[in-house]
Amino acid sequence: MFVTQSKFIKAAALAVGLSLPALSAQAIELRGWNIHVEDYPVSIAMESFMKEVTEKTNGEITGKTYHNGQLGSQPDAIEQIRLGAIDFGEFSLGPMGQAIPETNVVSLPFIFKSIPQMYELMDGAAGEAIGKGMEAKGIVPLGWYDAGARSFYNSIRPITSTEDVKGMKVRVMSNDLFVGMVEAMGGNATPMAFAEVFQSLKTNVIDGAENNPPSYESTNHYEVAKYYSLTEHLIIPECLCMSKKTWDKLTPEQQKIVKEAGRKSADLQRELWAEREKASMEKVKAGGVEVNEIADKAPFQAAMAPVYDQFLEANPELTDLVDLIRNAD
Ligand code: BDP
Repeated sequence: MFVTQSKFIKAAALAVGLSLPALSAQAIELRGWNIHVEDYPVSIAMESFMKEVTEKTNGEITGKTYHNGQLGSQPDAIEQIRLGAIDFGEFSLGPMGQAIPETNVVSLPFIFKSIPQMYELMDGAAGEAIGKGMEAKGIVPLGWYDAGARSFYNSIRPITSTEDVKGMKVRVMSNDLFVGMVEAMGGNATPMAFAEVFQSLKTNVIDGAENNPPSYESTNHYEVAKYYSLTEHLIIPECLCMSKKTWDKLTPEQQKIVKEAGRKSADLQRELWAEREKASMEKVKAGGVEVNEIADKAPFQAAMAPVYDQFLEANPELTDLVDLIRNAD
């Protein structure tokens, strides 16, 4: 975060077409991390968040979002935001689990029953408990974004049963839970940065990976891994967040504006997400991808029992939170 003298407020305010604010406040310039391409729902929502914050603070707070992972990989960026080297960012709760155990609860396979149920729980008690865990580790959640459901894709064969995963080299996000998830089906899990997946698929360093349709499409993974199997094993919410270090430097009035803008941007992101999901599915199908439904997901769910057992054994204090989600209607 850069705090500059008030004369710079003038330039900032003019840049967004605002009339000048009272010149007593200091100008704050924020740096934002994003892994996605510029036309991705997350990216558009982040731009709208920053625009709103600048407008509502009359140019006191400006910021720039660096898309496409320009500021580094996701696990690194999570460390950076905790340290305050990055001011805000949009993260999957998946890779946060290594540092923030509460977030791991939503990385348990099949824990949510549907996207609407995920929204309801994240906008309520579960989101509150997870958010508290994040704040304690230096990350303030501003809004829960949608990332749909993740499914497996690969270059060998359609996955119709857990047997099909046996022996497959599958890239996962950086989190031991996902390694356990793939191993529970007999696959070989390889944690790897998002940016490296395309090349690794292309050169057969890995056979497959797993992601939601928009990420499968926007990264062109679908061009090199043509089987997309709708296992929908993970519904992992994402989060627009601010570094606690940055947050603590804001006035209560600015914090209120930032929170409200975060919440509003989540509404926009969720709408854009639904549209993009459809468009991505159409695009990958038109690109020759073979998409298959899973007739019976029960064996996949049953295979995940050891993942839950190990997790609860290592984190008994999170049992209530796990139960809150898995027992919800
Ligand atoms: C995408 C998430 C992004 C992750 C990526 C991944 O939006 O945050 O980095 O998956 O698989 O769906 O690494």
